[in-house]
Amino acid sequence: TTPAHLRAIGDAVAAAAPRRLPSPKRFPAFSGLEPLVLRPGDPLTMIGERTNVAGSRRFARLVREGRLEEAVAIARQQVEGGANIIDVNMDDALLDGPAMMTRFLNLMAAEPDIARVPVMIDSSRWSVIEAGLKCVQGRAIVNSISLKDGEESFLDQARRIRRYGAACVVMLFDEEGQAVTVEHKVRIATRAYGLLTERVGMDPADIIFDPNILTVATGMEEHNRYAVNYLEATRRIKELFPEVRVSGGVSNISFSFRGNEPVRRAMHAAFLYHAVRAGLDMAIVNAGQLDVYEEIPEELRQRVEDVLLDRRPDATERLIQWAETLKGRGRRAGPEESAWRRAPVAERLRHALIKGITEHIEEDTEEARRQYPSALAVIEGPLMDGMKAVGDLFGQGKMFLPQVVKSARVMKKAVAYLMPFMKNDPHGVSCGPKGRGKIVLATVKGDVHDIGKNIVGIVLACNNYQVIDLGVMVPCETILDTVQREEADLVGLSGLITPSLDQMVHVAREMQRRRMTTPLLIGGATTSAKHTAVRIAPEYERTTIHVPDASRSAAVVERLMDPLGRRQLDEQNRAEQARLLEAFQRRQQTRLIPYHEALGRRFPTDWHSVDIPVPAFTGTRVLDPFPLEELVPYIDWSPFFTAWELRGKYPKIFDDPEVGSQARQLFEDAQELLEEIIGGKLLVARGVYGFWPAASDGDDILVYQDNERRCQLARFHTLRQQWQRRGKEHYYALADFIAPKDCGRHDWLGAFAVTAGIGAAELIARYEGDHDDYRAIMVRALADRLVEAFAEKLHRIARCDWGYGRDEQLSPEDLIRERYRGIRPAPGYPAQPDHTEKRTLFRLLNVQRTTGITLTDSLAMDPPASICGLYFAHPQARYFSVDRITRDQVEDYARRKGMSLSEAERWLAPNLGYDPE
Ligand code: B12
Repeated sequence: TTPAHLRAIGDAVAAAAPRRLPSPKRFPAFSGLEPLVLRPGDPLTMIGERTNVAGSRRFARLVREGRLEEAVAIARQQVEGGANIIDVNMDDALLDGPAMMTRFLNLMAAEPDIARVPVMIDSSRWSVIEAGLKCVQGRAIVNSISLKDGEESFLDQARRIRRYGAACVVMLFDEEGQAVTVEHKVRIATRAYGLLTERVGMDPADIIFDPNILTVATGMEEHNRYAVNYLEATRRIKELFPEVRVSGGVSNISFSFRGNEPVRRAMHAAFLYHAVRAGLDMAIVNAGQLDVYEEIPEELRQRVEDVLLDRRPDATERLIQWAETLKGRGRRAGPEESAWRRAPVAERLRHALIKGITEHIEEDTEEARRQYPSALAVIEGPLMDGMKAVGDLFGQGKMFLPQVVKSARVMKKAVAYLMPFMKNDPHGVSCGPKGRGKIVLATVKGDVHDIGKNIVGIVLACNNYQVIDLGVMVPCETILDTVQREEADLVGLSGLITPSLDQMVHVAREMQRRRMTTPLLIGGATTSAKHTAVRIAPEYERTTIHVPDASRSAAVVERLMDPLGRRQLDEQNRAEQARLLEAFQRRQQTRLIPYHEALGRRFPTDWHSVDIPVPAFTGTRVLDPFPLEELVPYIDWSPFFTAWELRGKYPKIFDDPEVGSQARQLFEDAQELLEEIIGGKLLVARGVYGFWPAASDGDDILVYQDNERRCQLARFHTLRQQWQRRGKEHYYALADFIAPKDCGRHDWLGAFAVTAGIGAAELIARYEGDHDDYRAIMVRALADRLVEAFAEKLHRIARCDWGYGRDEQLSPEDLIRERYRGIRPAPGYPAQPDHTEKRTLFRLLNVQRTTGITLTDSLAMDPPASICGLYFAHPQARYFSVDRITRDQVEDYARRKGMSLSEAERWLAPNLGYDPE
């Protein structure tokens, strides 16, 4: 093939037209080891939903514990259950998402019976999606992208997806939010379609639209047409773009009937029936739980369809009436429910423990006492056997935390009943099984939070450890004296706020000084594996382990109680801590810009033109008491479930195949207690807030009594970011959001303190006295929810006082998501990590006198369910994280505060980007 030869061929064919490539109609095609081609007329494609850490507690637990082989088995079950595609989601704050996605997909790829189906890589983080795309074999689907953040990032992500050869789900969101009306849905789909096909060059067969299945029958009229809108939008989208596919998460439709499975299943079956007719191609469903449309009882089907198709104004009420009849029927105790009462007493005790039933516990315990040689024998026999079963089931992920706490309540009641019979028994006083070991637990000095510690105590007690709980605000000496006197096997410390970390370091140092050998466990919301490795473990040469949650505590303690297990765990722990320490030191060296440079790159505002609203009053207002019932609509329930270690967002969590029924039960119990609390005024909420003329002075904020700004009342100190973030040119401090004193404009600052915990200690003591840990923990969790709701509600009131909030049209959900102007940062939160600012705030608002909230030495607020913070109205005010800072800033800050450098370094310890001397 010399050039001459090629030229001759070219000349020979010059007159012939090139062959036109045939363009066969392409159907959507994805693949694992085997292709999945979606042809017209194919049945609904089912997407398996259980390999999702956000949706399946069991899967999440297995992944977190590194039991990936078992996690892969869940994928297998889905495929066996009929899933055509597997959705994999690793969005969990505790996981290294990209690494875990890669490992899991690689493991799945080694199992041909699973790997044959395509994977849907599901994440809200691009880094996780990309990690998945890099290693997945076959042709995957990305779930999802949207126009929420505008066209640029949408196009960028779509291009990259295309480069990886994958398809994608497009959620119908845009810059205005989630599409609810047919027009909005179709408008976004049209826009996305245009962008994807014209600007990205994506094949329409690779586009899957998700037009948002939203909950109907909520009682709000504007939700009545949600199902109809979805169906209509699906129809229109398929008409406009016949080559694309439409998908959706079906269970959303029926959230308002959580707790009533028959109605929910009927709604799913009926909705799917209509949606498939409208053009739905694929759905995220629980495949094993799909009912057949034709088999829904006629009357129920009619009522369900009246709701779904919005056929009559009273449709919701009529379905609720029907649902009530089903619920009532379901609740009557069936014969199998009472059969356990006929079993021998040991079995009855076991059943009561596992099911958390207190109803017959005293009579059964008495019967056992008569049968067994001594009261102690009842505890160490059937009761401990029952608790062992509870511990095992919890360890295997077959029982959830609220159930375990209920089991503990049964155990405590039984033990309390037996106590008077054990007066002469030397073991009697220990009130718990001497069992597998003795553990001392305490919340450290200066801190008042105990919900997490109490949960850990219960879990350990359920695993047959004897727990000596010293309570809250416990000085180091008391903790260590108790450990030595009781010859405890382990000691566990808990803390919620950063000053407690310092106390923990102190305890570790003291343990070393006393030459103790007891392993030290560290836990609580503010603690971390990193902090434990960097600051606490180096102080104590024996085992020092961070335990992130209650579920993990039982496994860790079990290993520590066994000599071999302890040695192995200690080795692993030391290796991990060495790695963390090294990573920390490396990170310390990453660049922080000098403080003076950060000051020069503060967040700029055009103070001549910016809108500065004037508050309706200056000075303070007290709300005492604030009606609890007005707080209920503002409650964000999702963290309530987190506190009980049930993962998932409210109300979606009720539909979770694994934790759904537990979540429902817990929620019902919470509603019952909340009603009691509100009706009986058992908790009292109090708050104080105010506004003052203010001006920024460098990184400080001056607060004045008078509009002329002559009489200065207080000076708040703020900290400035110094860490470099790619693409970000400004370095924020809260002072940036207040007009400088010499700019010619007047500005204002607001502040608040709220509590919903007045009366909580008494109520908790009452329940604890009644051996009812379940309700005692529930009171704490509810008080926390109420105070958060109070902070949200009061912020709304403050925005109205400030004027700019008066026209807000926000639902409680919008409030929870903070879709409003202005911020309310709290001392201790990332934008102002210094807790000592609370002292200024308390003085300014006279918090102690007006609300009864007090500050401990470590600046924790008592009652625990309390929040305080500042209000900023600047239209661009936002939350940020100060993170690490350099010595030059700390020196300047200490000088401004009139503190010694070492004291400032002590309060700011977690934020120091250097080693203090
Ligand atoms: C809910 C919450 C609150 C609630 C209730 C807190 C409470 N009673 O526990 C309210 C609204 C009252 C609140 C207030 C404040 N909060 Co807050 N809050 C949280 C949040 C979101 C969750 C904490 C929680 O309750 N988790 C549920 C419980 C059950 O978990 P837990 O306590 O962590 O316990 C589990 C594990 O840690 C472990 N564990 C706990 N103890 C032990 C002990 C041992 C031995 C072991 C083995 C395990 C273990 O097991 C438990 C069960 O699984 C965290 C952020 C976060 N995601 O962690 C911030 C957080 C803890 N809060 C914070 C702050 C700053 C505050 C305030 C100071 C703000 C303010 N200025 O008003 C106040 C302080 C209140 C006070 N009284 O002093 C900071 C603390 C860090 C810091 N810089 O100090 C955090 C980390 C938020 C943040 N990112 O900045 N808060």
